[in-house]
Formats: sequence, structure tokens, C-alpha cells
Amino acid sequence: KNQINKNLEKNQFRAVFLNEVELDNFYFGFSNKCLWPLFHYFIEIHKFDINQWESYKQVNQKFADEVLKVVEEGDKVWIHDYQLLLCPQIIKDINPDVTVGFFLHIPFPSFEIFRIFAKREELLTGMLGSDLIGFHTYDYERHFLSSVKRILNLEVNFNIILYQGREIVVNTFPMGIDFKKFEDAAKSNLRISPGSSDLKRQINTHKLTNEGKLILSIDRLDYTKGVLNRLLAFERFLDTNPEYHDKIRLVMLAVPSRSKVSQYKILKRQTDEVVGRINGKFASVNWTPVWYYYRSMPFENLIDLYVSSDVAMITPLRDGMNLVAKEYLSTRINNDGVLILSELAGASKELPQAILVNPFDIEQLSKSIKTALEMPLKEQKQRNLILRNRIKRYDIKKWSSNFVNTLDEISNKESSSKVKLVTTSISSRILESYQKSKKRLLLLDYDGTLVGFNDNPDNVIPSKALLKLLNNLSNHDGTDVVIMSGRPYSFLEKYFSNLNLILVAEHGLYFKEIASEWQEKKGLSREWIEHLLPVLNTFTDNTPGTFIEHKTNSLSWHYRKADPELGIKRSVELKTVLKSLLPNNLTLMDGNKVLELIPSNINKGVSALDLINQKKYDFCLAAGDDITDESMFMSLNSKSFKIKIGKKKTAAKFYMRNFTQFLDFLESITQIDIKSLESIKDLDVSKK
Ligand code: GDG
Repeated sequence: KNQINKNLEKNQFRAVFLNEVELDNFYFGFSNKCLWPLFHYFIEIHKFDINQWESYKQVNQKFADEVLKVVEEGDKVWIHDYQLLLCPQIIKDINPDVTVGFFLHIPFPSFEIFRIFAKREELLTGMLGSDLIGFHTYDYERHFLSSVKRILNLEVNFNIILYQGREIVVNTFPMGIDFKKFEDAAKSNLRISPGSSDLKRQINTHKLTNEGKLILSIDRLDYTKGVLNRLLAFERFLDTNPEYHDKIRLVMLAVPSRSKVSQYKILKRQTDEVVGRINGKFASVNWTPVWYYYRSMPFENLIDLYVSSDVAMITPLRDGMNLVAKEYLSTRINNDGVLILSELAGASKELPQAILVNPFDIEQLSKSIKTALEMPLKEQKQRNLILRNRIKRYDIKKWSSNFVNTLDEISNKESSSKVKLVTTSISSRILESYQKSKKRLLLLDYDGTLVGFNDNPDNVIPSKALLKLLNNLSNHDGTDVVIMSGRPYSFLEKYFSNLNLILVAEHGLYFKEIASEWQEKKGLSREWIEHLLPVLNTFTDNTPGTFIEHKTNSLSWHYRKADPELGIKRSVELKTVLKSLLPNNLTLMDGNKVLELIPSNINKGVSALDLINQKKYDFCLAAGDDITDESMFMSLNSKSFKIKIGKKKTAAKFYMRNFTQFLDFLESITQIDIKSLESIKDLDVSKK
């Protein structure tokens, strides 16, 4: 190991060593018996095993640990593929100041497939440690975002996911090849020379003696690659087109892969059988229809095959991209040759001028062989000119620089964004100011700030620990703690009335001083409710999962539990309808998966000003996560500490990643102050 490490380090690599058990469980097991088949839509083959999952987690940790040893603040990390889906979050948790990119080389399946996966939440949140997530095609991006919305219920704006106060960009980066390398290799391969390989000589003999054409098939021997269907289609072609007997040959390179996994062993046996059957059925003394190689070949032989083949048949049943298709085209320096390509390979999105086929339709596949063999040279050239142009322009360098540049932009944006993360030094500054002041006001939103979200708001009740924390804060001499909520007063009354807190309910419609009765804001009309309620009812009826919350002077329409896409669509429609009906004295607030109708002179900003004008506060801190908290941030002067929970567009100067970070911060307020009070007490004792 030491020697390997030394050699690697010379080239700035580091190795992560896996033992036999890890290789079995993490690689052959979890990665290739569970994730690979599921992500390629082979749900009947996919097998979830809890021990293998544990190993997958451990090995991801191992890779992350190795990265964490070397990264520094401001570095960028690029993680690749389905074996390391959990790495991004592990790295982000330990070192939030590195920018993490992730690229998936295989398809991301549709939500209906992905939802079957046993640990779907953990896998998604693992990926969400990234700042940039890339896929080969827009379809995979769409499927991924759909799962994020439906499984994690996160807010997604176009291709940006809001998660733990971070914005995660999701985008499409179709992977290219080293075009020049293949083109150059093809140029020097054209003529048979003394240096030509035996394979090349054999191919040439076939071509000369039979005037025959070659059809090429190259892939790892994997059930996703559609090898059997391709063979069946070739058999059918020979059955229906006897005039091609003796003339054409299928050269099939099947590269051994994951041969320890039983599905691959079965496939090997089946492939051997079908090849044997076809050759047995059609072969003549001078002609073997299928030339079958079960091995890998050196690069030069690969080029021999590409250059000599008149048709390439790349027909996977599912494939993230498929680079062989692109490599074949890059070697067609005279623009001849025909590519038959599966529409289920990611490459088909970039290569629509190929003959696109459905690999499950054997009849169509077989006909496509005839079309390809008989395609006029002029048409071949027309198609290949466009295809080759595309893969030449968008080559591997372009692909990687596109990804890395996007990661750079994200990293720069992160460091220059106006709203600042509350770091240890900022939090010490706030605590110091708190300690030095005499009269303090803490304005605290409830949902999303002191507690997390739940599909049902009634289930979000304060824990004992939270009540204790608020109690400790409110017991500090000179500190007024206010809960500023949009919730009905009955809710705040039920859970907080025993504490020394000032309570503001329904955005300021109701107000309760410590040890006093609830007061209602005066002069409010309720007539509008009977006009607008029927509109909300109609939308609720038509949008499963939504519901109306009735408060004394306001109405809220919640769509958190609806299908996320339908919910957003209907909320936009409802906003349009409501805006056209809105009387002057009513405001429509667009909150976190909720639309609220509230009298116009009611908002947290007005309430905050009412409170701040009552006493001479020399310290004010306001915290909130929602749009409805923005009026509070705007109404307070610049000396106040305004903290947004979650990194979103805001008038606040600071943000914290999530509510738990904020609770820890509140906890530290209570602790520091208690210490200082104790030290004062100690002093007093020493005086005596
Ligand atoms: C995954 C995704 C995605 C093959 N046989 C030999 C050989 N090869 C080379 C080819 C090509 C590569 O291996 C295979 O790449 P593919 O893209 O076709 O397929 P996967 O291995 O399944 O790769 C796939 C890819 O990741 C990239 O994101 O496109 O969808 O499944 O470069 O030339 N090379 C040599 N001898 C061989 O016998 N020298």
C-alpha cells in the first residue's frame, strides 16, 4: 500500500483502499446489484440488502474522509457517479466552506421507479450536500427534481433547490469524448501497413473476399446494453434477407464486466447460446455471421473496428450516455458510415441524425439494419456532418470546463452574496452586544424559526426543550421575548401562555402582554371573508391535499401536502384570481406553501414597530424564515440584528442555515448570560 501511495502521490493522486468484504458489499453488492439495476429501470433485478447499504455508507465515509484530509476553505470538489451518492453531504457537513459538484454518469430514473428504493430520503439528501448536480440529459434532471419535490418536499425554483439555507443548482452536461484523439487515431489507421494488427488484416480479408460489410457492436457485457435483443434482431434480419448471407458480418466485442454478479453470469451464458445458435443456423464454409469476442481490446484494435465498420449498432435498453456511439462517429473521417442508436441512450438527445430505434422492438431493429446497409453515401455524409460537428464542438474538454466553470461561478457567488452566514465570530459579536445592553428585545417567528415544518401545522408543537429555552431567555433581566407568529391566538395561548413571553398572533391581529389578556386590533372588517371563502373552497376541492385554515380575521390556503407541482400551479392561479377580487384593506401574502389573506394594516412589521416604540430598547434581534417576516426586517433599523433562517432572498443582513442552528445560538445566549450572572454573584460573595 505504501509503495502504491508513494507512486500515486507523485502524480497528486490518493488511493482509498477497499478490503474484500467492502468490495463484495459496497461495489458488487450495493452499487451493482441494487443501484445500477434500479437506476436503469430493471426493478425485478434490483435487490436491497441492509448490510450492503451499511457498507455503502461506510465506504462513502472512507472516500469523504480522504477528501476531507486535503481540502481547504474555498476549494472545489468534484464527485463522480452512483457509487458515491452519499459523499457530498458527508463532506458538506464537516466542511461547509468547500464547493461540491456531483456528476451522475448513469440515468436518474423517474420518480415512480426511484420511490421504490428503500432509503430514498437518505440517498437524496446525500446528493444534496452538493452545490452543483449534473446529469447527462434534461430528462434525468427532470426526474431528479421531481423526486426531490415529491420525496423531500423541498422548494424548487426552476432548476434550483433550496435546502438547508443553500441553493443547489441542477443542470444538464452531456458528456463528450476526446474527439481529436479518436480522429487522429483513425487518420493513421486507414491503410494496411506492415505495422497493422492481425485483426485489421482479418477484417480486410473479409471485406475483400466477400465484398462484405461489417456491422459493429461494442459494449461491456451488461444487461442494460441490449446485447441479446441486438442479436435477435440480427438473426431476424438474416432470416428475412437471405440475399445478405455471406456478405455481412456482425463483429461483437463484449467486454467482461462485473462477472462476479450472478445476473452478469446468466447474461454471458445466454449470449454464448444465441451467438452459437445464429452461427450454427447460417454459417457456411467461408462465412461466420457473428464474430464474437468476449474480452477487452487494446485501443489500436478498437480503432481498427471503428474504422472498418460500415454500420455501428448501439442499442442499449437504458444507458446514461454511451460514449461508444460518439467514438464511432469521431473515427468516420470521410463522413461515411451509419449509426443505429437506441433512443434510450442519453446520446440520442444529442445525435438525432442517427437512425434512432426502440431497442425493445426487434422487428424495427432488424429493419433498421437493412436501412443502414442500403443508405446512400450522400445521405450518410449529410447526417454525419451534423453529428460529427456536434461531438467535435462539445468534446470532453468542453464538458469538463463547462461543469467546472459553473462550479466556479457558484463558489464566487457564494462568497460575494450580501446576506452573511452567522459565523462563530459574528455570533460572538451579537452575544457581546447582548451582554453589554440593558434593555433587550427578541422578536422570534415560530414556524421554521423555532421549530421545523410538518405536513400538518397542528403537529408542530413546541418541545419541552424549546419551552425551557424560551423560559430561560425570558428570565434574563431586561430581556423581552416575543413570539411573532401567523398562527391563531388559540395556538399560542395553549402552548406559551404559562411563560413570561409577549405573544403576537395572526401577524399582529392579536397581541398579549406578559400576564395580560389577549387584545384584538380594532376597527377590522370581516365582510370580505364571505366573498372570498367560496373561491378558496373551489380551489381546495380541485386540488387534493390542500386545506383552508380559518382564523378570526384572516384566511390561509395551505398547499404543502398537495402534489408539489400541482400545488404551485394552483397557487399561481389562485393568486391571479384573488388579486382581481382583493379589496383595498386586504393583503395577499405569499408564504411558505401557504397563501394568506390578511387585513392590510396587519403585518409583523407594524407589530414590531408597535413593540419597539413602547420601551427604550438598546438591543434588538429579529429572526424569521418566511416572506411574512420580511416586513419585520424592513421595519427595524440597521442597528438591529436581523437573521433569516435559511439562505433566501431577504432584507435581513445575516442568515443561519436552519432552525437548529438558530436554537443552538439562542442556547448560547442563555449560557453566556448565566455565566456572567454567576461571575457577578461570585464577585458579590467575595466582597462579603
Ligand atoms: C458509464 C455509463 C456513460 C469499451 N470496450 C473497450 C474499451 N471500451 C471503452 C469505450 C468507451 C468506454 O469503454 C465505455 O463507455 P460507455 O459510455 O459506452 O459505457 P459505460 O462503461 O457503461 O459508462 C454510460 C459513461 O459512463 C460516461 O458517463 O456514457 O452511459 O453507463 O470509451 O471506448 N476500450 C478499450 N478496449 C475495449 O475493449 N481500450
